[in-house]
Amino acid sequence: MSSALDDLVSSVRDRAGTTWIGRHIRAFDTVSSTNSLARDGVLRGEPSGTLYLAENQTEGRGRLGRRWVADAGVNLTFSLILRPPLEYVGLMGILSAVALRRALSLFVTPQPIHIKWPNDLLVEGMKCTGMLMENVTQGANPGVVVGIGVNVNQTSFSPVDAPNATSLLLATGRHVPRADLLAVILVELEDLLDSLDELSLHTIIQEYQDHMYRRGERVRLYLSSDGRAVEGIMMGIRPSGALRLRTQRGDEEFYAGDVTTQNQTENVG
Ligand code: BT5
Repeated sequence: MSSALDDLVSSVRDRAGTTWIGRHIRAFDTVSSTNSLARDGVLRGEPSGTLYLAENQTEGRGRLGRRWVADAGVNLTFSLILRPPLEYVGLMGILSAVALRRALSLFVTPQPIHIKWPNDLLVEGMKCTGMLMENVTQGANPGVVVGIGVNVNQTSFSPVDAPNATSLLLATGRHVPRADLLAVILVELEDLLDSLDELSLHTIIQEYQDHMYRRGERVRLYLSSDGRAVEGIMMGIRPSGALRLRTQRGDEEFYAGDVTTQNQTENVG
């Protein structure tokens, strides 16, 4: 392990003060994808809260076979193993987006951070965080892998690999200490997960909607199932996490897709 990564891990351990998230940290200089490693960890029965962290991914994954491309050593790319009660499994994306937004907001001021459905975080309309949720249902002890990529101190992005990307450094003009940010992310996630019940779920959905990118505007949704485009007004989300869209046919809900506004021609992913 490089000394920079060693420092990062020990600072996170010192600072986070969480009870169970990030208590087990597996850190690597280079891996294929932290999500792939964490999936194997779920199958091996590793505990909820185990954190896989890498300085560099050679095959960082996005949704639907897309790629996550980030410079080594200046960003955060990590995956968490969670084992929530079955009824909350489908909500881990919504909950993680809200926790991450809270954490990033402490470092990104005064710009607001928006959540683009399902769980991208945007600053000034550009993507600074992507998340990949994967359910692992095989094996004796199922779990969810929450994969998170935060562009922290990267100074430029390839227009081919990441056409609508920004970093916290580019957005604020300030270098953001990665250990401080990761520690706060773990604390925010643990807080939300520890208090998760029907009442807090209502608050989480409300908070998600309050910061939802383009809520109330006309958007186009490309469905993951068949690539079909559906147009409508983005109303918010259902308690299940599904997107609520007011289309010509009335209020409909959708579970997987990519949203663009009608003046965007490309699918920003
Ligand atoms: C995502 O997918 O945004 C999920 C990204 C999850 C990455 C983390 S890193 C740790 C863990 N291990 C993994 O292997 N993955 C997770 P999606 O919504 O499909 O967006 C992918 C699209 O985002 C790509 O097609 C690009 O257009 C764009 N993109 C790629 N790299 C980016 C970056 N660094 N910043 C912003 N946009 C990027």
